[in-house]
Amino acid sequence: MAHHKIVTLERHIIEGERSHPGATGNFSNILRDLSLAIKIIWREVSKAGLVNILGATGTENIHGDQVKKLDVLADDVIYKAMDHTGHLCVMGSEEHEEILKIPTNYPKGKYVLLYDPLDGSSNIDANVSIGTIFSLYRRITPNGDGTLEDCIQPGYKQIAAGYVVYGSSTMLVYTTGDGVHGFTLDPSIGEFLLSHENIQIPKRGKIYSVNEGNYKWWDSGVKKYIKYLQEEDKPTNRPYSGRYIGSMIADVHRTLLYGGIFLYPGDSRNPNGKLRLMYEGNPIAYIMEQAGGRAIDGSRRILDVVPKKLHQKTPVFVGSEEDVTICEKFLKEG
Ligand code: AHM
Ligand code: MG
Repeated sequence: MAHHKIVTLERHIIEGERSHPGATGNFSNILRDLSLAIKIIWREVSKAGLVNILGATGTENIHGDQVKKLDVLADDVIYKAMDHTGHLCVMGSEEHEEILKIPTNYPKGKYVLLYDPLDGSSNIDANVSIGTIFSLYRRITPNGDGTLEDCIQPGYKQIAAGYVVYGSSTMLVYTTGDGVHGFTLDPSIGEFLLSHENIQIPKRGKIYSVNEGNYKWWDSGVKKYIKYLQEEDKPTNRPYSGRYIGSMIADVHRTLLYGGIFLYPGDSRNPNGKLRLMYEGNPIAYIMEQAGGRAIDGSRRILDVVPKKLHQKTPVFVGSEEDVTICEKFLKEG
């Protein structure tokens, strides 16, 4: 058997940091701590079918969705893995309306972590892939406890973003602005190993991904664009295939690897769609752009949106450069 160089997530992070003069190492520690939390979540997610931890807790989260026990667990695991390290000054979780302060007895650091602990959780009972999403910023306030202001920065200020997809295998995909890199968890050794170096999304794909059940409420631009994708035209691979898992990370991950477009538009009932700018839109946009794709909210780069609220929603059109550009044209023409 040929022996290839084995690059663990930790080695990749450390080597990446070494190439940045002046790096303190704080940052690799943050990602390392986070990867521990992720392995714990992975362990719980993979035995979800075995033990009786499924089912709703009976409460609803602030968006009105049913909260499953695994969401609560994942949320708690990430917070507790990150609260005491001295690197963060504040956190924000999609599961909590308010920012999450660092406990008073721990030191406060320079960074801000935002996360969606378990995205797509309504799919858990059907054993469909779910994900964790994270996003890292430098704080704006000088010191002490981080504030809401530290948490609601525009996406272009992210210094790292990533997601984990708990799928047929578990993968972690992240960027720190030097391309997008994917790691597959080797469960036998509990390590994420580099499996997809420098992921580039194809310039154009042949798959579209959207909840077409919302058709009735879409703007005419979105309707016309989807009809365009369904027309026959051999040179442009149309009609495209439709694929919609309904678990954003799974749909986005496929889009990243195979190309095409994932969209969750605003509509007449929900003008800003369903996905949250700080927890879903921005990290995905950063990753897509770093992989050579595009990410817009319909009229501008998602990363340029200046957020007003921690939980604000945004329409999302992400994927291959050409696909998003064509979509943009349809949206403009209406
Ligand atoms: P969640 O955070 O409650 O899990 O909801 C987010 C999920 C995304 O993963 C997915 O893209 C979207 O909701 C699907 O929504 P819909 O069922 O409206 O198509
Ligand atoms: Mg979620």
